[in-house]
Amino acid sequence: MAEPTDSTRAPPVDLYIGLGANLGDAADAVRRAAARLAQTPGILDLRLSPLYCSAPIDSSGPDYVNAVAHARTTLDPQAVLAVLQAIEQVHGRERPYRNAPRTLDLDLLLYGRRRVDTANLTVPHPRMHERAFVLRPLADLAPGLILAQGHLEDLLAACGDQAIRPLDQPAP
Ligand code: PH2
Ligand code: MG
Ligand code: MG
Repeated sequence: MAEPTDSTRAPPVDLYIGLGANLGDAADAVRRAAARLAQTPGILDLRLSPLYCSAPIDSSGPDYVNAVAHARTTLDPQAVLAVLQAIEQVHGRERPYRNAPRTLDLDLLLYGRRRVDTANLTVPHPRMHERAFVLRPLADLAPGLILAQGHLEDLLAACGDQAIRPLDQPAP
């Protein structure tokens, strides 16, 4: 007899999420968002990278705090997006204009090797390969990762003009 098709029985997929904030207690928002994600059904074995600080890129306001989380998931990409948006809402996210300063931004960076191109979601994240605030914490979690644009460490080296420092390290 044929097995029923049940997406919850599919093997978990490697999921990478970018976390960022530059309003309020940004580090606390990033850590609490990661804790909420880790408690979400269908998001398994979450690991959070160290936190980093960097100046806004194509954005404004105070310096950002950024991190990346890795998890395994049985959720489909749209369900992951819904979870991320719900957590952003809990943190009072407002969207007055594109790239406005924010209390919390959660971006679906990678969903296994899947490509998603729909009106509300593009995966892999279209700008992640050129942003040190994504690549630096990603390199902590997944050294040697190969993206469509090249090796993670090479892409990070190409972002050498984007200053980024660990959160616990004071600005020079
Ligand atoms: N996010 C943006 C735009 N610019 N700059 C930094 N440093 N960190 C971010 O998370 C960030 C940004 C859009 O989401
Ligand atoms: Mg973003
Ligand atoms: Mg976003």
